[in-house]
Amino acid sequence: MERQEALDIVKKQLNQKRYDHTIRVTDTAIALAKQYQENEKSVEMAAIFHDYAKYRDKEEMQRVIVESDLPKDLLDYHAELWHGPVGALLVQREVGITNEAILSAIHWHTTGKVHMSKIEKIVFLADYIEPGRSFPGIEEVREQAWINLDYACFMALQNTIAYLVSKQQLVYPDTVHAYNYFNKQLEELSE
Ligand code: DGI
Ligand code: FE
Ligand code: FE
Repeated sequence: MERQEALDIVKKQLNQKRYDHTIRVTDTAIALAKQYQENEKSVEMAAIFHDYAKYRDKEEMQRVIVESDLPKDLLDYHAELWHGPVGALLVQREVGITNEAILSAIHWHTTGKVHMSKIEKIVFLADYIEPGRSFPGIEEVREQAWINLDYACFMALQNTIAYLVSKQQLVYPDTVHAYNYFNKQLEELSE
């Protein structure tokens, strides 16, 4: 699928603000793909569709989770997490995307997970550092993104978990597992 066709499809699912975010995530993700020698076309598609399900009704997303093979524990956590896994399923169903690497990057873009693939890391990080974002500590992550992909993902996870904890919110287990995974991996490298 060509970029423009994909953008036209996703635009119908989003408002202007989220569409503009999607373009910035896509441009950032392609730049990261160049930096880390990942397939640019796959990264582009995953980034374009990463927030495909962002504005589906909570009830519809809940139904998709209940009726599919998606993990049911999602329902015990923040509904903000659902658009990743549900989005991966719906782009397969409604857009016909079958590439597992792309679908997985969409699925895990919010929470992260252990053993993330390069495309998963790139989409996860591009979503976090795109130029429209302003989180505390983001400048260091932006810098690190071009130096060490794993360390940048680790920092993004660290910031997100710290933010959720400060708000006394739940943290989805895979986000914690991802944090521990990168922590251990970086530790091993520095030994
Ligand atoms: O969809 P976006 O707004 O572009 O970004 P996203 O897919 O990363 O979703 C963002 C929100 O999800 C993020 O601001 C924090 C919230 N959130 C709630 N619970 C969790 C969580 N994020 C992670 N990583 N883990 C959680 O358990
Ligand atoms: Fe998202
Ligand atoms: Fe996003």
